[in-house]
Amino acid sequence: MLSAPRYVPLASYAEYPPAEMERRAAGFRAEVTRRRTVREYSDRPVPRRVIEECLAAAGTAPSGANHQPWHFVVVSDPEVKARIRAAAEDEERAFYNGGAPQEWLDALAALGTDEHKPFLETAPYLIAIFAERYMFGADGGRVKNYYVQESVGIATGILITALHHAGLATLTHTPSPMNFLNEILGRPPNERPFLLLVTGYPAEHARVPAITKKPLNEIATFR
Ligand code: IYR
Repeated sequence: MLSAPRYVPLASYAEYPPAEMERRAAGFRAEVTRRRTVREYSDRPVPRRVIEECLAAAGTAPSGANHQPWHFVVVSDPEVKARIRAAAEDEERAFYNGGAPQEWLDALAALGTDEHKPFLETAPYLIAIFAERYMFGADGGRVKNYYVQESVGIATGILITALHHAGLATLTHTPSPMNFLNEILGRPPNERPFLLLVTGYPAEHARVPAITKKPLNEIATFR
């Protein structure tokens, strides 16, 4: 059954005078420029309400046909975190010891990553992000999703930014393959693990790689 479009007024839009727009844009840039991917975490607890707010923010992302093809599993149970760490380290051991082509390992050299992932147990929360390749309709039949990678990528970007804005550190972790997440977290086969987002307070003396971002003139062209 096709549903006819129904419209409501755009009530939530806010326009700012150009000078204020510029100030807001610069302020936001300064805020996100402080974000760093962190691999050393404190085990200090984080209020669950903060995670809930950030997930709800992620859920506002645009998506193909507004199907919202994502599911977030928030893991804080130490036993489940330990199982995820063990499975991820199995995959990473294979990756770093012959699985990955040398070119890939060379590209990662500046990050100093290896197969040891203690943060998967130390950090208070692991958020496993799943992409729904298809959904089930009211009659139980399969409903196709559109632009799934794009949609879940955008939602993940908002989630990372929301967590950063709230005062938490994050790590986008991508053990490959990560099908073990379906099994450990009991997710159905229509959901594909997209990535594992680690979040919490950084460890007290956390260090990050001395890497930089490309300047604007390298990442954008105006014509
Ligand atoms: N998944 C591995 C390897 C890795 C891959 C990329 I691309 C990175 O930017 C960082 C790490 C790991 O987590 O160590």
